[in-house]
Amino acid sequence: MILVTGSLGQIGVDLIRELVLIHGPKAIVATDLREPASSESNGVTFKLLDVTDADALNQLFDDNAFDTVYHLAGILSATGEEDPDLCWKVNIEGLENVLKSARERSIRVFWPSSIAVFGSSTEKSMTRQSARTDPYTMYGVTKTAGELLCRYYARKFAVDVRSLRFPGVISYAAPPGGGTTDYAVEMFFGALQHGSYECFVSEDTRLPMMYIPDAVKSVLELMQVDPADISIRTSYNVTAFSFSAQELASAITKHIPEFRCTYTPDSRQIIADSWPRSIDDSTARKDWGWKPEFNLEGMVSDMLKHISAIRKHESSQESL
Ligand code: NAD
Ligand code: AKB
Repeated sequence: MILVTGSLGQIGVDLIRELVLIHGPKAIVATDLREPASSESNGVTFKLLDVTDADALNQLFDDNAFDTVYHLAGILSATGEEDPDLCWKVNIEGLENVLKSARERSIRVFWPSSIAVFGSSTEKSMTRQSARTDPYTMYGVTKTAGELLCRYYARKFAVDVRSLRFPGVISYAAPPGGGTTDYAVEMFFGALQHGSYECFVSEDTRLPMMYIPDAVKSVLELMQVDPADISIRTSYNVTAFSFSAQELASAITKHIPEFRCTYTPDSRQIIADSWPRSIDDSTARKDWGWKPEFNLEGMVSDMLKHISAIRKHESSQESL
């Protein structure tokens, strides 16, 4: 049995869809803070679960013979800066609760870290696996501490916990949940809905990113690797491509010539400026053969195709 926490979030929705295709809906228990809409259910069992509630989490583990947990519940960088106490509580106490439950029952755990572990004193270009961590946000602090907690549980208690340092993830099925890289998703919806978008980072802001099919692929591939081949028990650097906000706008303009993007940086600019511009993921490539499929152009046409189909479907439903 598989448990997914934070299942209604940006990554959870797409991961569950793939897990259902592989294992079938009966093998999956999805959890989050709110009930799913009928369109979000995917036929899996759903339970309300606050991951900071250790008793409720333990009860869920007692009631189900889980062998794998995808622990996605979390507070992202921009929301985390608005409420750093909540960010610590959910990201660290939630992770510790999951690791403790997994340790008592020999369960494998996947937990995502982030490029937010890096900061202003970290090398900005082709940031290496072993580069200095120097988080600027509380979110980054929790990811750095979380990585060390994972490695501690792996070494001390032999918990098979695996992790990826995700860059900004771009997707269309579920809206992003309060991160700094959300502009890269919002820009597509702005372009298709209004023909314009006011971007909250400057045009020359360059960050590493990944399209959701590659993000899901990276998680599933990592979880298949022989434990002996996993040399990194903090978290693996992974990336697909890097672009500036203006380069993304230009790539969208090739498909929607009337699209206009303006730039009004807000408090998220300083967070974006603290992160690497590009990532060296050669350790993941060497250890378990990581290789993304989508480049910038491929991602942009696929995103526009899917969002257009969703909009068409929504307007046909409205006219019924
Ligand atoms: P999201 O905000 O879209 O989803 C997170 C989910 O967690 C939400 O559905 C939310 O309701 C749930 N949640 C929040 N607090 C909870 C609690 N106390 N108990 C249970 N559920 C709770 O985030 P996402 O983009 O899907 O990210 C999932 C994980 O991946 C997070 O750990 C995030 O830090 C990490 N990550 C995401 C990205 C990205 O670009 N999306 C990049 C790097 C790392
Ligand atoms: C965020 O912007 O907070 C996330 C991340 C890169 O971790 N997308």
